Amino acid sequence: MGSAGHEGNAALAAALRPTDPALLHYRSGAFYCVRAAQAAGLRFDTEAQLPAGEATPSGSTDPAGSPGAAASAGLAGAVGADPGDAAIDRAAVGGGAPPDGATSDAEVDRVAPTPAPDGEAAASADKDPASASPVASAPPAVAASAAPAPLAGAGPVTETVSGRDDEAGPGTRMGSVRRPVIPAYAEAARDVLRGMVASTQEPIAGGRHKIFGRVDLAVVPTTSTVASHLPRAVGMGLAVERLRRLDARRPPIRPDAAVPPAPWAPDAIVVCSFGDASINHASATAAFNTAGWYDHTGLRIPVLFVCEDNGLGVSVRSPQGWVATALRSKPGIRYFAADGADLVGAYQAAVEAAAWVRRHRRPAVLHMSTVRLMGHVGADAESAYRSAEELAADLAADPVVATARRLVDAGLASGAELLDRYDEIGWQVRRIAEQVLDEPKLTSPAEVIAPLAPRRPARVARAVADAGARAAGADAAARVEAFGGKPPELAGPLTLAQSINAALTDGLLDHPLLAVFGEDVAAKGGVYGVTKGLRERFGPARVFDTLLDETSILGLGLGAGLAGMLPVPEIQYLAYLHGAEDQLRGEAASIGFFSQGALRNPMVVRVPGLAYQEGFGGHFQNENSVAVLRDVPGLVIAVPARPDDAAAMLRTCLASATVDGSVCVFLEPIGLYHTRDLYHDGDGEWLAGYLEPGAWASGHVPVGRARVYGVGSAEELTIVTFGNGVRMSLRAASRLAAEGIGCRVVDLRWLAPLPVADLIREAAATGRVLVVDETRRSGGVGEGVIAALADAGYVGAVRRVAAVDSFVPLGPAARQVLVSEEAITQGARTLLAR
Ligand SMILES: Cc1ncc(C[n+]2csc(CCOP(=O)(O)OP(=O)(O)O)c2C)c(N)n1
Repeated sequence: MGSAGHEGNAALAAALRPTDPALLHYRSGAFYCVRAAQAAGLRFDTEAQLPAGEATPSGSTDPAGSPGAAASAGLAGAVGADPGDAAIDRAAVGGGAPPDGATSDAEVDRVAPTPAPDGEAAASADKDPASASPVASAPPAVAASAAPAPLAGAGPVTETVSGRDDEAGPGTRMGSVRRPVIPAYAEAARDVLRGMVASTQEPIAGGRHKIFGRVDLAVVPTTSTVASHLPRAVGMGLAVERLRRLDARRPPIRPDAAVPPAPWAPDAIVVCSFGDASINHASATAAFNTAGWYDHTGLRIPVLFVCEDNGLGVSVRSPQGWVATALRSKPGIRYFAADGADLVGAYQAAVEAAAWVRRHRRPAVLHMSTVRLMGHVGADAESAYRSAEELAADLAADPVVATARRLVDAGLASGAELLDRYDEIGWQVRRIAEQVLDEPKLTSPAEVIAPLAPRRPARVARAVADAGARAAGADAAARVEAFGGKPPELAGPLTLAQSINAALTDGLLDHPLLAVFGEDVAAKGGVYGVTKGLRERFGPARVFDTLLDETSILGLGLGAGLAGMLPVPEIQYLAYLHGAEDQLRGEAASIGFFSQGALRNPMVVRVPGLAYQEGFGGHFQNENSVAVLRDVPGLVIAVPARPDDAAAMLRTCLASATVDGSVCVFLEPIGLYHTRDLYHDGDGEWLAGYLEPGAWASGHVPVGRARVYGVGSAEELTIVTFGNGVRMSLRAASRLAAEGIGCRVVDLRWLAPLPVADLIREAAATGRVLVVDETRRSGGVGEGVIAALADAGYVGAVRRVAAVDSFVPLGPAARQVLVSEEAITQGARTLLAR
């Protein structure tokens, strides 16, 4: 996407610290270049230019005596500042609303936060967050004088720089001089151009996408799905604050856990930019709402949203005044405005907004008006939907021309000099483009998917064993206390729900940065009691209720994971995951792919689901579709059927997330949560003891390994199933055994990656496979199982019993569409009769 017209976002970058994590709009070329230059040593004195009362405690004051003067020094190095040009918004330009709609401090303070339910508000109110850790002291205001360290590969690019003696660094003088283009700018341009040609040298995606991202610049790559990065930004803001308060950033979770320490400074703010049309997207409204909701409860979320408003979403106009109206009225989010064509004014507004967020640790939005030059994308013939007058008006508001005009008006350069400079840089960029054209591309499937989902099963197994050793050793006393004096291995046989509860407790004990959150998980302990007692044991900072929005729950997990935490969010029912699924697919699962493994989203999403709840709900509490998850590359899907498997598989998921950064969906069959019996009332065969920690290593269940039950001779038939199907199949197999038909029942346990080796071995053992699939016939798990058999060259008989392609109806009618024991025995007999 072109950045032309959006160059005002350079001012935003200059107003931030290069270590503030940034999730950028796709028109952020200027931001990216400035940040690269900052990181290489070029200084823009943001802390120095705060308006009175906004200086961070340890920030310096403005040596030039006025924000405007400092802003001009910092930004252009030579531009005369006009404080009167401070932020204006589009509506004001258009003659609508008055300029600068930012609410005053007094107004903001009037909506003082109510105490947080978990008591954190009081703590945060007492303590000035910015004073909790030192703010990097601001350097004196100087112009673009720092000599940045040349980056590898920087060519001998030159530019003409204008400077004043008192502001510019050594070697500059009044008027223009020629000197090398700052290498970091050239390298930033090279990064972007490499993305465009899918070069493997591109610094973040390595040829997998053209996106802005670089780990050393704290630029987190975003996807092409507009607004999908906003929920993550909110989660990052929450995590930055939470980690600061937990004071648990160092040492990392475990020295042996290969988890890097939290990557952001404790007083960092998160910046997140997007276009004007994107503010209408459900993901954006979810993020604004979540930031505001938490602010209302008193929790701090230091996020600066930045709306780059060019008035259009491809060809669709934002209605006049809508963006300002919508952004001004977001509860709990302070509004700032800027004119992106006025670099000095935009810089001042961005400095003010960033300082406000950093100081108050609260969310704000900077509404930056821009123009869009040269269409939406290269192939967009915008003359088809925009008038010649409108296009001319945008051209007249080109921020590059406006900046040149300022330089000329201030006597710092002539128009001819600036044109020369423009042309020179253009040629240099063209030269870099030619250099990167022939760089290597990804040439094999293995190369493409290398960073997708690393799996190191031996290390995961070791992590489980180590956790067991700690629980049995150093942490033993704390563990007994956490379990109220009676650890679960001494509590007798447990149900599936109890077993998950105990494993979560052990996880919380072992991982100081593990957090359990979701709707109703804390005070109530979950709809089915699975998280009961966890908040009491571990406190509200680690086990907390969220607002009712699945997109935001996953967004919190995304941000927390990126910040080094181990998030364990709960989506209350499988049916409600579907509305938020993009956060898993597009964001969580893709970040390793698009960052060559440099960034990761460790996460274990607990999802109660599947059908067979006796007497409860209808479709939405009995949703049985996992098709939408099965094709997400790299996603781990665990479905424990029995209590002993549930605990072991949860430990595996936590270890896999910690060691490999895996994104795991832990799908819990609600229908089995409280099941105690298998064959007869009171037999207690669906209960299981909890392994004492010393046995966790030997009881480890690796990702992608099935469990096999032999019934009777186990010679005639292989039943392949999972979840509720395991219990039904075991019951059916027992009836078949009475008829002399021996079955082996294979519990897949993992729907992704499928336990293909176990599957093939068990299928070959009998030559007859009955797939018992409680998900729907179309798109259900059975399709994958049969395809795996075919791919492996299995030539025996196969038959499938699956749910009807229907939503699950209420009450007894559900039996009409779901798989039953009767259908399983019938299917087996038919298969054997062939
Ligand atoms: C969720 C989603 N829907 C549709 C698109 C296709 N699309 C790409 S950019 C765009 C317009 C976005 O407009 P805006 O947010 O104003 O940003 P701008 O391009 O104007 O800077 C659309 C519809 C997309 N990328 N993501």
